[in-house]
Amino acid sequence: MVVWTDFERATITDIFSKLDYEAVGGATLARCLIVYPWTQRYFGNFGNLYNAAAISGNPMVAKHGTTILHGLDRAVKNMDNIKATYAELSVLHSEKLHVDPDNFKLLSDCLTIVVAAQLGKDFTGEVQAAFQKFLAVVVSALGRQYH
Ligand code: ZNH
Repeated sequence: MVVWTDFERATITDIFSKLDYEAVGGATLARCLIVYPWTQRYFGNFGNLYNAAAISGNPMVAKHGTTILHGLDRAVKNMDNIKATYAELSVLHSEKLHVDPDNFKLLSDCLTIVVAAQLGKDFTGEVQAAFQKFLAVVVSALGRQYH
């Protein structure tokens, strides 16, 4: 079981309460598809992902990025039970979507960068530590149902 300090809890809640889900979600998934182009293979039905501008302007990328961020919201609201919270989503990504679980880490790194840019100087080392711990627990929970 993961133990959270008061600072970590407050920081995670605070970051997510400030996020513009659509902007941050879209920017995060777009970045993931640009920086790690092999992740595009899961989005064959998303139309034009030809270059960075196309990816960033693609409404399906924006929409799905928002969906992913709302998915993270569930972990924020269940910080003491992230593993169980994501059991079903883990099965979906493994058995139905066949998403390589390494990609969860790549996406979470992109989210860290987008959030850092948004928070600017408020994204201190301690804030980053809390955020990355949270994302590490999420990534582990999402990878849990892979065999
Ligand atoms: Zn995912 C889907 C979340 C990552 C791919 N996702 C999804 C959903 C959600 C999520 C919530 C919806 C589901 C339903 O519908 O039921 N994801 C998530 C999260 C994360 C993720 C939270 C992290 C952090 N994903 C991911 C990645 C990838 C993916 C990394 C790749 C690369 N997803 C995906 C897909 C899908 C999903 C493909 C399906 C879409 C459609 O719709 O088609």
